[in-house]
Amino acid sequence: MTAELFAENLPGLTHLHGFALPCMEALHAGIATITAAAPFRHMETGRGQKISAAMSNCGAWGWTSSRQGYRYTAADPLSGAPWPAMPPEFSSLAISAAAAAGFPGFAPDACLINRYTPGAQMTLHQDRDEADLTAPIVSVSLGLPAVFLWGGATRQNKAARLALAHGDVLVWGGPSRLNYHGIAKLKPGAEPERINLTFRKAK
Ligand code: MD3
Ligand code: FE
Repeated sequence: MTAELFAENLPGLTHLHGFALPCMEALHAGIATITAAAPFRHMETGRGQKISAAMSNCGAWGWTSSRQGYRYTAADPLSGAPWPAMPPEFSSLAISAAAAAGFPGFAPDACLINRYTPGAQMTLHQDRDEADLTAPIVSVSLGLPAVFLWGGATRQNKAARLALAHGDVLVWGGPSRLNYHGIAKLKPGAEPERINLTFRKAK
């Protein structure tokens, strides 16, 4: 793994530019295998709205949303089968990115795969369905560029904007683990879509 081309640090956030570029072949192959078994789908929120990003998961636990709310499940509700295993290249990338950001010993047991086509977005929210909030979150971006919205500790804070490119990795932990964050409406570009891998310790 080559070192990041450039990294900047905001409180609790490390942006590793291009960190995942050496892993792209394995990432694309893994995503194809996983989504053949557990296809991308548009989940519903508790209020019955479709989430504009399509989602799948790999690893022991998968994040799901339905009218019943948010939860981690061991099985894909569409098939009843366990979520596909997390490919070793996925976990080693997440573990090395976490270590580079000062979180040695990260043990991800969940990888949410988000697919955004132009027009899709993720409104400001917190990730708080995980048992251990001392573990960081590692996020890997592929494909179309996106604007990451970083809202701070309350919904009221004006969101900072951070450009995310193909191959970038974000590591988020410590004081800002519960910060509001989101993705601005995706613009069309040279690729058909953006894929994001979000690695978490769910349990
Ligand atoms: C900051 N996904 O799936 S990843 C999500 O690009 C999610 O698909 C976005 O937010 C995406 O929940 C953003 C970056 C990220 C992930 C988790 C965080 C940033 C975070 C948790 C806490 C704070
Ligand atoms: Fe999130």
